[in-house]
Amino acid sequence: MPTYTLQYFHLQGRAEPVRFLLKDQGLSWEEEVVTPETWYQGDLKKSCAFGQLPALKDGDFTLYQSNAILRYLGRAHDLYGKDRQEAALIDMVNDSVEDLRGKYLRLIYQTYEEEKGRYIENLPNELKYFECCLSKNNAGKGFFVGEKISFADYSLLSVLRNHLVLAPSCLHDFPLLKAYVDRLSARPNIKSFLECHESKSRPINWNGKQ
Ligand code: 6SG
Repeated sequence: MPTYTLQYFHLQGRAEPVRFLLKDQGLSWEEEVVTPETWYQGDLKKSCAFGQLPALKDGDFTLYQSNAILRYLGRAHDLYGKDRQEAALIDMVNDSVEDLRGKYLRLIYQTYEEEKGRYIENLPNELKYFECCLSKNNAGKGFFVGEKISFADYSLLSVLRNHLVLAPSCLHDFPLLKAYVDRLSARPNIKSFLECHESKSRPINWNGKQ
């Protein structure tokens, strides 16, 4: 079994879905925590393919971009559907999660004070698509695609949990999504991860907004 290294800041951020995947799948990994001092010094940034983190190291192979990392692990550990149609649907869900994450990050890092109220008001217009999509697979009782968890589920779980911190009642009108978050969060490895001191110590976002 390979040991991966996840290189990132002391942050949930974009590494959290990767951590959910690794932990839930019982994979071992090391955290390489980059401090602001090291980052601002500049050499590490220069060495990153696109000047950003997270990075996943698998032996002498290093991969950047959180969604590419999720896909890489998805292929390696059978979390990418049973055929190419399921794989395409998993991509579709993951791309939609990325769209929502982008809007969330814009709020957190750019417009929080002015836009928070409006963002929360509009959230049902975003979440209703996920509720509907979930309802079409196993009557919403399982995962987003097929019979098995996929990397897109880990990504969605992290973004929904972030939204539950921003707006605790945001899933009130979406019973399937609410049960989905509860079900995935209760998976034994994810539950113990969420409860451990180290995970709890990581801020969701680096500017302290959530
Ligand atoms: C930001 O955006 O902020 N990576 C970020 N920032 C550092 O110099 N599409 C890719 C992906 O999905 C997006 C990557 C992502 O992987 S993460 C990055 O590398 C840069 O651009 C969240 C975030 N981190 C905090 C941060 C890093 C430098 C300035 C702010 C921590 C705080 C201060 C120093 C270190 Fe800091």
